[in-house]
Amino acid sequence: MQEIQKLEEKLERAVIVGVKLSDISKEAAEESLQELALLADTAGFEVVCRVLHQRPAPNPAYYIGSGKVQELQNLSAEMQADVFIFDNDLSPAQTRNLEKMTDIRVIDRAALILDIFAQRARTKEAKVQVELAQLQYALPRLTRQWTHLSRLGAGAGAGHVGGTGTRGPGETQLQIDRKLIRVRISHLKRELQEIERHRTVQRSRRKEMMSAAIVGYTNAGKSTLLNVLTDEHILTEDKLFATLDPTTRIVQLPENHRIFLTDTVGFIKKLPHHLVASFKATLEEVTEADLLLHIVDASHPEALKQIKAVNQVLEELKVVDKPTLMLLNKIDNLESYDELRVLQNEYPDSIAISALTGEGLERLKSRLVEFISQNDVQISLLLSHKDGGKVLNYIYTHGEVLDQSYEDNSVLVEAKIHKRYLKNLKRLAPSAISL
Ligand SMILES: Nc1nc2c(ncn2[C@@H]2O[C@H](COP(=O)(O)OP(=O)(O)OP(=O)(O)O)[C@@H](O)[C@H]2O)c(=O)[nH]1
Ligand SMILES: [Mg+2]
Repeated sequence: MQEIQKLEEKLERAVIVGVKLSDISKEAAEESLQELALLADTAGFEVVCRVLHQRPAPNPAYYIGSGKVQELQNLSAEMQADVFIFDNDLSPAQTRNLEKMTDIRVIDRAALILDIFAQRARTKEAKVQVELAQLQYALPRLTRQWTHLSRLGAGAGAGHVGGTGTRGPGETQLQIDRKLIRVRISHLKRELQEIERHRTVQRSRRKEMMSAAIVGYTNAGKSTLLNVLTDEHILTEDKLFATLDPTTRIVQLPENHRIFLTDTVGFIKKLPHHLVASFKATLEEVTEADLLLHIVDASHPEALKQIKAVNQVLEELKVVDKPTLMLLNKIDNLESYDELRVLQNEYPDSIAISALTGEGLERLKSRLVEFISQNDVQISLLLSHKDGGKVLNYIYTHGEVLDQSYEDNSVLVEAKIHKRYLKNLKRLAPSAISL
């Protein structure tokens, strides 16, 4: 019995494979492989060996050279490996050829990230998004021997594909599988559209107030920042992709200012495109925000490259021109201030913070207030007593009352408020006279 349990606990043994092509440095290839090892660990593999090959360009049939494939085959036997994980994207044909030659499962970085997302998806929305991305990834890779489908975490797709008794005349099982996957994909897309519609309604309710979205590389400290600014309790972990769903909360700022703040899914180098596409609804929080808070783990040796990777995704989302505040996080964890200085030179407007100890958060809050109040307007209103109460209430909630004086039948109010609230104010007090 104990032995059976031991067997069940045994992790799949993975050999991870990186390829240094002529257009990247050896260092960059090694760092990328290091991150792949972390991803493999997060996904629940035991990394038993790392291999880094050098090639001027990918081999069309195997990505690596055929001699190297032979070496990998020997290595997998020696290390008793269950799977090869490649750091680069593999075409469906390359994956097939490699699996045929090595006789063990071959996955690439994109599939690994999808696997992690599938394991971590908790809410309905995240599950639908991940299943859609997985099926789109799987469709061109489907073969008679295709085994990945059984690993589809989100489940329903896999259930549909297996054991169908609906084969029509002349159709192979493979054709049926493809058809069923396509049907499932369009079903999931409709579900996502519905979720998207719901989100748009929620967002339009939020139009009343300024909004900021926290973006950043995975594990940079996004959720920790939202928690500390709002007393929220989102799961934070020293693992990649702890957060898949956006959470929006109100941050109370000095001078009666408030802002909606959204925590989002983390970015990573070589993020699979399918994933970006199916997380569109989530990422729309980013495209709709008035301000982006780009948070960086300043204590990470790869901080600059992680910033670039995040900027690349922001470019894909067409939001690079949005006002962005760069936050250099984890300054309590720095080995030396030199690392921080390099980043500060590069980003002179950035704010150094520690979401953990709270250092720098007051500066962040006053910068947020600055951002919000740049569109404040000063107003003087002469209100009837009848309108006075509700208008004052509205200003107290959304702005700042600077002065008020009562006269016989009216009240004179001096206030500061964001210009986006002016329309509502006029609606509340149509008979007010603005001075
Ligand atoms: N030392 C230190 N650790 C921090 C700081 N901020 C966050 N962390 C730690 O970094 C890890 C990741 O933090 P999260 O807030 O989960 O990071 P995230 O960006 O939300 O990560 P994903 O949701 O996985 O993309 C956790 O172990 C946090 O405790 C900080 O200022 N200093
Ligand atoms: Mg998070």
